[in-house]
Amino acid sequence: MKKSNNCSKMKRNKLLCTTLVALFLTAFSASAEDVGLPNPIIPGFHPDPSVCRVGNDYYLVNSSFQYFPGVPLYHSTDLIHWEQIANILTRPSQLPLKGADSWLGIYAPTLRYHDGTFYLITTNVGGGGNFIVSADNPYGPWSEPRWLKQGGIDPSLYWEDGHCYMVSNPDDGIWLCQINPDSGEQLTKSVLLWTGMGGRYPEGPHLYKKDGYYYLLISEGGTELAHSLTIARSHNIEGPYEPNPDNPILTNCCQRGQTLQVQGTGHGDLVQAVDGSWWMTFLAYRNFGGAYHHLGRETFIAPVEWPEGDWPVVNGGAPADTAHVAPSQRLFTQPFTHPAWVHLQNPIPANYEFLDDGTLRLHAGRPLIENNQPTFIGCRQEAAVIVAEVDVTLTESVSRDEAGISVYQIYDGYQNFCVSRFGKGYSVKLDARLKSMQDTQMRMLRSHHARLRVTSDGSTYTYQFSEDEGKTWQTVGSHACTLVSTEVAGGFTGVVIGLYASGNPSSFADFKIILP
Ligand code: 6LW
Repeated sequence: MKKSNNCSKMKRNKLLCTTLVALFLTAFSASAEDVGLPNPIIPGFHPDPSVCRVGNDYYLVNSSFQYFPGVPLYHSTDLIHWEQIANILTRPSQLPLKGADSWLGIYAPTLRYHDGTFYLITTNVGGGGNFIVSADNPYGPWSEPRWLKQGGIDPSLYWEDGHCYMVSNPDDGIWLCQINPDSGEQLTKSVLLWTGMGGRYPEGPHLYKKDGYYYLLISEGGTELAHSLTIARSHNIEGPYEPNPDNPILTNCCQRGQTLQVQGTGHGDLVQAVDGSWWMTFLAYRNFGGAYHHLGRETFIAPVEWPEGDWPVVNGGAPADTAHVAPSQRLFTQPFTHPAWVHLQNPIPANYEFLDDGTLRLHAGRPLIENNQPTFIGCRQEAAVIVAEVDVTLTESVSRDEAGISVYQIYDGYQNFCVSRFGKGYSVKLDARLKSMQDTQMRMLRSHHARLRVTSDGSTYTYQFSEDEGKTWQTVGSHACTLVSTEVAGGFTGVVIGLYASGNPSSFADFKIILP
């Protein structure tokens, strides 16, 4: 009921919204090249964004679940164009990921800058709970974790008068306590601030102070279709908090949002730009082929009107949309030293050799289905239309060893395309796994070497190989992207496309990335 009321309000606000968007386009016309709101600003698996400004620079982080290194760090000078400059958690001592899968590991982080120091607070679900790390330089090194007592997920930080406050969401409510951020020690009793508007999973809290009010921004409804952002305020940091009568301040779960490709808007963080304007970064996903998304939850941005003493209005009161068609992506173009490359769980270093001629030598690990430190190194799929191409040579092998490309959503929801040892011969094998179902297609190879190519148009992945260095190609098969969507395969992540090798521990394979 509340949501449809809110949507009628959204209709009344249409004029305001149009004006805002026009203003936005004027402001960013030089960089956005007339494509409208350039959303998502960070496409592909980049959920739970948290943003902060330091002078003229903006920094943004995302959750990273079972991937290592963890918590990608992005930098921008205009809030629109972002470049990944690092990962924050780069050492196993900061990020133990034993047994983590696409539901576990690093949940929503918060990034803040205080008194010359960067602080990152987050949760390792299944790996120790809430902790804080800090650094003088965002590029690192970041400190060892300081573990925190207050539980729940999505911790956030707020400073005032030399006191550091932490909020998080134990027991389906938003709780506050004071901590020493440099030791992690909890200094005061946890107090309940707010339980939200009644939506499920009140989470993702952030505190801000403006015009004498403490504003508590949260998400409700769960990270799926009913996701929404709500806000409450108080003159006292410990409450009582009065909810905004116009909640939710952003949701696509309403009549105006119901037909949009963009869904699941929520988990926001507010930032004030250099010019004094306010913006909100948040997550949303784009559906492909019906109500399915396989690229994960992505990072979006919307303008915020926040008049003095009044409530913030996000995106003119309208649901979030995208006028931006992400360009196609060629995978694996970055050098292996680039922070875009990630592993599943903590990698076994001896299984990765980066040879001087650019060859990647992967020593076989356990099969992906076992989810136990597999040999895997990949990059997030950031566009619906992609191509990935690699030469694979199964150099030392025994029967059933395999090495190739994995279109990976979760340990039991992936599409593996590989060169495989088959008795005394070799084959190229396409192995699509969905829970207990497996579909395997094979073609015999003349040798232990093939060029593998994966393409997607956004609705299917197509798997091809070449035995003459790309002059001619044979198609082994195609599979729907839906099969690796979050709705079908599960998990909190999005597709990561990786190079992998599995089988006998003394076997290895050489990979050469093919660039255009
Ligand atoms: C995250 C929570 C959420 O910690 O989903 O969408 C959880 N928001 O705030 C996992 O990303």
